[in-house]
This record gives sequence, C-alpha cells and structure tokens, in this order.
Amino acid sequence: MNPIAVHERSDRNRRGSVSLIVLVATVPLLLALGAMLTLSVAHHEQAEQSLGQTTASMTSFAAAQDALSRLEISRKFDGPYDLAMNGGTAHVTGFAWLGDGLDNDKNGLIDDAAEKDIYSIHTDAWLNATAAGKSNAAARSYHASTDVTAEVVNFDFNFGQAIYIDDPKAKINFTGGAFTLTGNDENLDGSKGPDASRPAVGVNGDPNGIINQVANNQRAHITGNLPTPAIGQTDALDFDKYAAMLDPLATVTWKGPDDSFSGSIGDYNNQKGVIAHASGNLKLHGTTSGAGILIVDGDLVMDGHFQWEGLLIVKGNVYFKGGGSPQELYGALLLWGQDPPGTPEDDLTVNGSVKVAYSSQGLAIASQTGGVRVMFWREQ
Ligand SMILES: [Ca+2]
Ligand SMILES: [Ca+2]
Ligand SMILES: [Ca+2]
Repeated sequence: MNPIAVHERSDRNRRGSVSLIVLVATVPLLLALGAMLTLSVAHHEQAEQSLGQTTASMTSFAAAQDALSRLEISRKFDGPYDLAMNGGTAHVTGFAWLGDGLDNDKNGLIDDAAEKDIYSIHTDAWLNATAAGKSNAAARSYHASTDVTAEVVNFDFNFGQAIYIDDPKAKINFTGGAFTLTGNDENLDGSKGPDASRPAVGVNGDPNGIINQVANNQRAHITGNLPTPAIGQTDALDFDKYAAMLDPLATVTWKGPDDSFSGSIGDYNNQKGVIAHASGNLKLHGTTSGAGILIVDGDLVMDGHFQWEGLLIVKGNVYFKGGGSPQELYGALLLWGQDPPGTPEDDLTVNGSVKVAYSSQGLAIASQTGGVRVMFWREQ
C-alpha cells in the first residue's frame, strides 16, 4: 500500500468527519432558527394583542377622564354619549346616586343626603369596534372598561350677612358717602336676588361698637333687613375651618409675605370661579376682576378698579381703597381683622366708590369651586 495513498484516504476521512460535524452542528441551528421564527411570530401576535388591549384601555381611561371633566363643568352627568379618542371608540354612561331608588352607599337609607352629588360613571371602550361594541370580522377587536364613582363638591355658602366682622371691638374706617353695603340679595346684573334680606354687616358680639363708628350721614348706605345702618349680631365663624377646607384646593396661590397682583383671578365674565389663596398680605391693584373664593391669611388691600363675584375670606384687615375707581363685591366678605402683635390696624377700611352686596348668585359661583372628587376608580 502506498503510504501516501493511506495518508490521503485518512485525510479524506478526516474531512468527512469534519463535514459531518458541521452538518450535525447545522441541524440544531436550523431547528433553533425555525423555533425562533415561530417564537417571533407568536411574539409579534402577542405584541399586537398587547398593543390592541393597551389602546382599548387608554381609550377607556381617557373617556373616564372626559366624563369627569364634563361633570366638573356641568355639575351633573349629562350622558350617555359616545366618543372617539386615543385610536378607539367609547360609550360613556352614568347616573346620579340621588333619586335612583337604590341605597347606593348601603347605609340602610335610600336616596339619603349621603348620596347627594355622587355619580357613577362607566365607560366601555373598543378598538376595532363601534362604540356600541359592534365588531368587524376582519379585525380582532379589543375591549376595556372603567368604573368611576365621583362626588361633585358643592360648598354650602349661605351667610347671615354680606360682611362678617369677627371682633365686636373692631375699628372700622369709612370715608365719604360713595359706598353701598347691603344685605339685600342682588343678582350679578344688579337685579333683586331670590334670597331673603339680611343685615349688611354681622358682628360676632354686641354690634353697637361698630354702629357707633358710622357717621350719621353714612348710615343710609348700609342697608338690609334692619333699620340703617343694618348692622346686627351674628354667630361666630371660624377662619381655621375655612382655611383647612379651602387652602388645599387652591389653584391660584401667592406664597410671599407681601404679594401684589393685577389681572384676572378665575373667569369673571363667564362666572367660572377658582379658589385663590395668599399666605401673607395681598394687594390687588390696577384693574382686577375675579370669581370664586379668595382666602387671605394676612391683610387684603384692594387698590384700583376691583370686581369680584363670590367670597372673600380674610384673616387680617380689609382695605377698599378705590379712590375714583369703582370696586364691587357680589357675594360675601368674612373678616377677622387680626394683626401682628403690637401693630393694631383698622379691621375694615372703606374709601371710595365701593359696593358690597350680598349675592346668592355670587355665592353659587363660590360654592362650585371645589371641582370633582374621585371616590373610586377601577379599570378592567
Ligand atoms: Ca344610602
Ligand atoms: Ca340612590
Ligand atoms: Ca385689625
């Protein structure tokens, strides 16, 4: 045997075994590739399903948000209605707990006071189906729903007077005779309001200390359900109670010890109020109009043209200093007249063309500034 031939055969054999090894190694690779391809298709389908489900869920979520926004604006549920948003379609239904003949909060009482202003909202959202849930055979459809329970927060603002003065020993400072303070309910357009007449000023204690500070020729400018000046005794109100309730809901805030502002607070023309809170003293100057509730922890100075519909709540002193510019408050003013120790100042200054009128319409704007409180939220 030719030793070289042996060598060659042996070499060929080695090459054969190398090929076999390559082939053996390739088969699992091909199998793996096939498995990966199958996995990839399955994964793609899974991703598509996940995307479809996410789209339906997002539509359902957005529709519930939309329903809450509408509830906040109209103060009641005015559906059912359909929506197309976030790539899907949604059907929104809802009802008021009060008046549905059911004990919704299961407290043993049907349609009781605890159910007042509470609404249940349900959204059914679809991808590849109509808002009514009618699907198309050519495309897989996806569904999600959201259930929300929400309370329309309505404050009960009904006061015994147009201006509450907490301290019967308060010093007041009324200048001239261009002002009107009245406890007669006036609408925002100046017409007569529906509520009963009340004192212009209510004092937490004997009112004579305040009455004695009003000059004879000013008395006729302070009207209500009492002989002029219509200043009477009233029950105590608690500043801290209002602060605790309202400050956390404020959407307009001033944080400094002495802030000033000119412009719009809330939407005066459209009678849409906000809650505004100043942590220190606040000076409103120039032309300022506002709607809703303004709560001031220090003094409030109104210097310039001022119009407000709603409620002013002031822990410190209040200065109406319009000069020649008209200043109008339709609603109510509550003031505590508190001063830093050692620096007493007059609790209420009225100087210029000032009108403060009790207004149930103005207070209705203030009572609707609380928005909507979500009590329950579930997505499926
Ligand atoms: Ca009940
Ligand atoms: Ca009910
Ligand atoms: Ca004071």
